[in-house]
Amino acid sequence: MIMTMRWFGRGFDSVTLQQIRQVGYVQGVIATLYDSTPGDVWDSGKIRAMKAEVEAHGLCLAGIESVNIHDDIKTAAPGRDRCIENYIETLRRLGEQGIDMVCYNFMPVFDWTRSDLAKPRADGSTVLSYDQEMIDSIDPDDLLGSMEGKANGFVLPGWEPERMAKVRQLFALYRDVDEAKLFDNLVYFLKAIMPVCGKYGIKMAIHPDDPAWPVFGLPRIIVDLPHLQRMLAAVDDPHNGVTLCTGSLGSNPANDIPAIIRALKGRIHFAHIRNVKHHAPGKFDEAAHLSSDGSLDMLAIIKALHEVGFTGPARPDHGRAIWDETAMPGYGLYDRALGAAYLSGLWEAVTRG
Ligand SMILES: [Mn+2]
Repeated sequence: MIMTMRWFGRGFDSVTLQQIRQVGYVQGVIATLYDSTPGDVWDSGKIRAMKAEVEAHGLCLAGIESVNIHDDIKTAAPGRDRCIENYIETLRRLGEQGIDMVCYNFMPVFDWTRSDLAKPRADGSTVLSYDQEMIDSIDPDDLLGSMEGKANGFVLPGWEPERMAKVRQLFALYRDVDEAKLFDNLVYFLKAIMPVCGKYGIKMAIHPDDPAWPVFGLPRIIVDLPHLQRMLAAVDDPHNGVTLCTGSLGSNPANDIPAIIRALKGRIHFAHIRNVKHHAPGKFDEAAHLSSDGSLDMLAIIKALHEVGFTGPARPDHGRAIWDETAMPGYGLYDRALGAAYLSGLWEAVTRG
């Protein structure tokens, strides 16, 4: 396991590469060209500059999160093949620079959804939170406003204002896309990109849907083990793999994360490791990484990753906002650094027996 932290890039992230280096428990970062637009070819010079900047700080660029998928690909709109060609060209440019892991998701309209980005806890820290009842009472149009209001001035990944300004249009695009069509469109995309992934050794790692059930009537296709296995079997190539996100899959208490890890042996290319606290069906808070703070058994998760021989990058996922830090919700330095330290400790204990 290579311990990493996500980094959104200079100008977008409140955390610097030097601070990440000083965490000490991480060897690399997972980065992206945050100002890229889905469907466009990434500029080789910008990729090279990003990699050089990361390496100049003594860290490795362990993968990309994300190269986002254009809605034309997800909806099989007429522009789909051109967008896929551009995606392939971006992968080729990443592969030429030795970047070998790409995380992406295939969720319609909303990348991820929370009803509160700063829910206060008794100790004064805040966490991201989800309450299905609250979501059911919100017009999707109004969700952006409520998210932005608590984003501390940062652009949230997947919630770019230009994109969200068109929420109604986006819903119209997906009107006729049911679960079966969305899945077919994913398979079409994966089959098209596998040759370039094979040529450069790029491991694609789909991120599970978050939360792991349909939201706003939109279909979801990566929510549990049967859905993950169906996706892997449909394009049975080792480069077609999974981001094992314990928080997203773990939003549904029925998902047994260690069992899912064992069942996906060899196809987990990236791990997001965080805890959630279940309150009721459809109602959960994000928590500190520590097992006792949430509902997931983090030691059992780390043991399962070790058991399947996981060697890819892992990162602490969303953290709490603590110690008066102002940062993008979930992506402050302090609690993610605590998460990296804790997960590294579990990993050392498990690997050394
Ligand atoms: Mn995740």
